[in-house]
Amino acid sequence: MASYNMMVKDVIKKADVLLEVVDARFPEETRNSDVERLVKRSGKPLIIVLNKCDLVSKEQLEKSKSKLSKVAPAVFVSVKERFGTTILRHKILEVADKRGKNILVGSLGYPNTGKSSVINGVSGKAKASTSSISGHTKGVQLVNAGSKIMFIDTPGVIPFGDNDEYIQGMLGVKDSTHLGDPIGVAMKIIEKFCAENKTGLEEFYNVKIGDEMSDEILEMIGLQCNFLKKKGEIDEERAAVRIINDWQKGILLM
Ligand SMILES: Nc1nc2c(ncn2[C@@H]2O[C@H](COP(=O)(O)OP(=O)(O)OP(=O)(O)O)[C@@H](O)[C@H]2O)c(=O)[nH]1
Ligand SMILES: [Mg+2]
Repeated sequence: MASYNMMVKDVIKKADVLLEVVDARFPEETRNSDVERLVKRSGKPLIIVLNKCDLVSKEQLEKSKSKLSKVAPAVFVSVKERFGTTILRHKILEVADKRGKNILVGSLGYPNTGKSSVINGVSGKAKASTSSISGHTKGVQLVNAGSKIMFIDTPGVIPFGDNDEYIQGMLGVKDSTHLGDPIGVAMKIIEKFCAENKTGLEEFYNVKIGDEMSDEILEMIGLQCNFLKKKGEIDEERAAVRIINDWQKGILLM
């Protein structure tokens, strides 16, 4: 915790511009108020980068944009689909306002949100190492992105609270085999879909959702997938694992 704070403070101190990289599928949950407060206090410009936009509907993105633009300029990026990285480069140059001088850009955020990928996207080259396994970037690294922009890539070391297993599941920080309560995490994913894109969930699992609670929806999905135990009971755990895996693989889309 102490080293995390020191790293974040040090990056903020050195950088001219800070990026907070969040997962576009759930920007509110992957924003970090401590990081935002420290950047605000430093008086340095912050850009919120909503990465993995390819996994979210246009409507969802518009909703997030109107919310986030009250906090800081928000830029939508999909490194996978090579979308938004040029806009981000321009935004960095605009907010840094350093005309012709070198710009140091700190990239902060939770593990696996795509901090290193975003840096590569803006650089146009795979200079920062990335991985689907979270916790990949180990120490702070400098990456030259050309045109006077230099990035500081950081490990996603924002500490998780005791109740953040849901966020860890959603971010893919822990896969379904490492989650203590996969059913709880799957129910949270179901709740989020019911609030924001019920049809997406219905179509993906071929179920019709009325006013059922999330545990009942989990059972419906288990039944539809034919996940049954020996005595014919629905195997909720197997259904939960399936939902978490589909979400983490990016095939169940918000
Ligand atoms: N679908 C999709 N996946 C992406 C995108 N950007 C990154 N990813 C994937 O997300 C995973 C994590 O990417 P990284 O760039 O290593 O993330 P990071 O935030 O640097 O991770 P740590 O260094 O572990 O904190 C990789 O499997 C990437 O391929 C994107 O725009 N869309
Ligand atoms: Mg990284």
